[in-house]
Order: sequence, then C-alpha cells, then structure tokens
Amino acid sequence: MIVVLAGGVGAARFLEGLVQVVSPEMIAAIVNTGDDMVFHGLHVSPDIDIVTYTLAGIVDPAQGWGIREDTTHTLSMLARLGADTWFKLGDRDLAVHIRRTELLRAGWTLSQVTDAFRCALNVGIRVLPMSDDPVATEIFTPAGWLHFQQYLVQRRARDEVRGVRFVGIEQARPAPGVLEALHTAEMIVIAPSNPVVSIGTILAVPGVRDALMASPAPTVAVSPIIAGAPVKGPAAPLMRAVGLEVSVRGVAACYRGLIDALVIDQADASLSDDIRSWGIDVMVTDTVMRGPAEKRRLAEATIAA
Ligand code: FO1
Ligand code: CA
Repeated sequence: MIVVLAGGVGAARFLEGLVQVVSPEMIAAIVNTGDDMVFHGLHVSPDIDIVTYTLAGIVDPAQGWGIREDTTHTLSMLARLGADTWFKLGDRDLAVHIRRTELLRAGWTLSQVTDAFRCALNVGIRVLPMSDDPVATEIFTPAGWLHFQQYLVQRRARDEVRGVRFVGIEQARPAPGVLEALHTAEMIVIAPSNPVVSIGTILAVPGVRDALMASPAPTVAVSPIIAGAPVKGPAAPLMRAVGLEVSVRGVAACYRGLIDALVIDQADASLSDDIRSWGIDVMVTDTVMRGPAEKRRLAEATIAA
C-alpha cells in the first residue's frame, strides 16, 4: 500500500499520475479537512472533493476545484435572497454538499460519507479524511483570526499572515484507517501540497506524526515549491509566517526527521547539496504537472526516489 498525505489541487494532480503507475486499490490518500467550512448550512470539504472529483474525472480542469461545466443557478438565487455567495458553489457541487450534510445529520461519519461518494463516483483509491472530528484552520491577520477559506477566497489572501492555528486539533482523533494505513504502508508520500496548512494540519492530528516517524516505510515528499514560489495557492506568506524559507530548502526543513527523500524540480537543482547535507536524499526531475504524461513521470520519479 502506498499512503499519500494530501491537500487539494497539487495532491489531486499528483494522485492522477500515481494511479497511472500503481493500481488504485494499492493507494490510500489521507486528506486534510482543516479547510472544511459550513456554507448555506451545508458541510463543504474542499480537499476531499478536489481529490475525489479529480480522480473521478469530473473536476473543472482550469480551476482545479468544482465540477466541470457546472452551472450556478442556485448560487444566483441564494444571492437574491441575501445570502453571502463569495464561495462559488456550483449546482452539481451543491448536490454533494446537500447529500453529505444529510448523511452526517443521519449519524454517518465523514469517513463513511467520503467512502460512499468515492465509490459512487468510481474512484478506485481509498480516500480517508484525516479526522472525523471538526478541525478548522485559522489564519491570524491584522483583521484578527480568519477561517482559512475567508482568508484565501473571501479576502483573496491579501491580509498579512501573522500566525496559523488548527482549532479543535487537540481533541481530533485520526479517522478510522488512518493510523492503520500508516502502520502498514510500504511507502509514504507527502504530496506537493501546502506544507503549513495542508500537510501541517494532517501531521498535527494527534498520533499521525508519531505513526509516520515509527513507520519503517520509505517516506518521500514532493516539493510544492518550484524556484522559490508555489505552483498554486498562498504557500509563501504561510511558510514565512512559521519561519520557513520559501524554497525547497524550507520544504526540506519543514519535513526534516520525517522524510527520507525529497523530489525537487530541475530549477532547484543547485540546492540539492544543502538538502543532502541534512541526511535527506534528493531526486531532481521536472515537477510541473501540465499533462497526463508529466503527472505519470512525476509519480514514477517519486517511486524511484
Ligand atoms: N477557491 C476559490 O479560490 N474560490 C472559490 O470560490 C472556491 C470555491 C470552492 C468550492 C468548492 C470547493 O470544493 C473548493 C472551492 N475552492 C474555491 C477551492 C478551495 O477553497 C481551496 O483551493 C482549497 O481549500 C485549498 O486546498
Ligand atoms: Ca519513516
């Protein structure tokens, strides 16, 4: 079993490559739920949905989130009724949140709902929420503490970042299957996701970091930073806020003690020796995932590392 720690878009694209080289039933993704938020009374799990929609082949390819060719009639009507509609939820996407919320209210856990949906959408890999307990990633800014989605989407990541916290993390238990997957993994991969607010959240769930450290399996991270900048998202201010350099060196520092190898882009080859001097193997390859062939090659390079 290959176990992948996953955030949203970067992880989903990486997993698309991995399923080309490893049979899907041999893959389990442990997915960040700190970005989850309630909109219009509905439980939205962005990273779980991004991973599931991408592997189901229905994601909007330009955005990397939401459903391809979705419409927004519901949101328009909600706006007319005075609802806050800064979070763009398409009509088909809303069906997922309606059904998820209905099942959660009927007593299902988030893991059970997630598994039912990935089966319904013919996704072969196991999709495990990091926890069934509520965790909210919040960003401290001059405007106070903001939910991650408020910081990122509503306020377009414009506020100065002064801190990060995961509300509820101390009480959060790893979801069923998470620790078991880490204990029995033959390989652990940290996907090219935000090290602070995607992977950092998963690692902060009590027991997860220890399970990773205790695993004899080779652990490889794929850098989400290329040439000093993230491929997507607000990683730079978030990394700086927790004292990490925005570079593959900062990624390596963040995962030091956890990983055996780091996959970095050719653009960062000159930093390899620094990272190797910390006892981390470095694999240099083209890490930009443009099309299916590049995704596949990155997955192959990661396994080779
Ligand atoms: N990201 C945006 O930048 N704007 C949106 O309006 C937006 C809506 C949205 C709806 C459903 C969903 O699953 C994801 C959505 N995202 C949106 C992406 C998402 O908020 C973030 O990219 C992830 O949380 C980061 O991993
Ligand atoms: Ca290990």
